[in-house]
Amino acid sequence: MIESLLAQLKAGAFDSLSRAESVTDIEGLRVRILGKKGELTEILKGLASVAPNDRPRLGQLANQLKDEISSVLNQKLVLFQAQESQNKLRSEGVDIHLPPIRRLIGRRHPIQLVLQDVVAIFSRMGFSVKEGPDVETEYYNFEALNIPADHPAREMHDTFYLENSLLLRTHTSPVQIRTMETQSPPIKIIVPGNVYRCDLDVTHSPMFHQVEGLYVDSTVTFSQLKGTLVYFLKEFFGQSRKVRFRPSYFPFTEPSTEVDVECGRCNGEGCQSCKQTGWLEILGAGMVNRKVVLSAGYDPDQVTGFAFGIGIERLAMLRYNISDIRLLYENDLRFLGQF
Ligand code: 2NL
Repeated sequence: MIESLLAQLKAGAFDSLSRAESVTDIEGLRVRILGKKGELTEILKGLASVAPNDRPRLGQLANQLKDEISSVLNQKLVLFQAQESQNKLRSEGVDIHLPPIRRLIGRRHPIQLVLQDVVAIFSRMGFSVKEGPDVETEYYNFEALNIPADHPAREMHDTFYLENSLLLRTHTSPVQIRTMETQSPPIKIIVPGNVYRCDLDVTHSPMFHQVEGLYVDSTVTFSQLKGTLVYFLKEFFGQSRKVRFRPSYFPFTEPSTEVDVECGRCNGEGCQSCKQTGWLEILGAGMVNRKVVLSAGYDPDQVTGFAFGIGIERLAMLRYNISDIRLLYENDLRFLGQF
């Protein structure tokens, strides 16, 4: 009776083992067959009612079967464990063929590159850097600079007015006025900063960058102004670039001049960039107007000076051949990555 039950169990067990496919299947079978309430354990309970003479033989038979099943279970367990760990490693592994995540490295904005160059050149000539507030009064932005209330530069379409007759400075000149008010000559400064004008097209932005310069002392001359600006322009654009001075007008300087450099695109031949003139207007300058010297608190008979103003965007657009000023403010990394 027990013998045939064991034979049946063996056949069933080996059939199930041959169809097992995973570690979970094997563990399930171990519990089903050899577990505390397993099939073999149940058969062994029947040994108690077997004739004492038959017990050792049947017991031995049951133990042999148990060892046999156990050994196949263990073999298959090791096999499936290896297979499953292989699959796991394969599916969880790092794919070294994937391209790496690109690290974007920051770099200086073209406006800052140009500004640094300009500051470096004037520093070599003994100018020091001064800065001041973007929000100014009408007095420092206009009156002290000989721009009276009815001057076109003060009209609403040029200036951003704020509350309490404050405004956004339209040039950095207020910083020079404030410096002259608090310091005695000689003063030799350059003033970089943001300036604001209500203007917007491919070459104008409502906020842009300017560097102004001021040199005041007892006998500053126009030839010193010329020498300073020619040195700057040749350092910035290259020694072979031609430079010319044209007479001009600014309320805050007298006499006044505008300075052109030879067009780098056509080498002075005349092209679309320079409107067929062969020249590009680059800065404005002049001898500080006596009225401005007086507002600053000096005696115009004792103190003279020169001043100049340069647009940084214009320098950057010429140096890097940028046709639309808006590219400088959009912060498109494909654009900024080129400098
Ligand atoms: C231009 C012209 C200029 C000045 C700025 C200045 C400042 C003081 C006194 C006198 Cl405190 N002048 N600045 C002088 C001449 C020209 O800028 O076209 N800038 C882009």
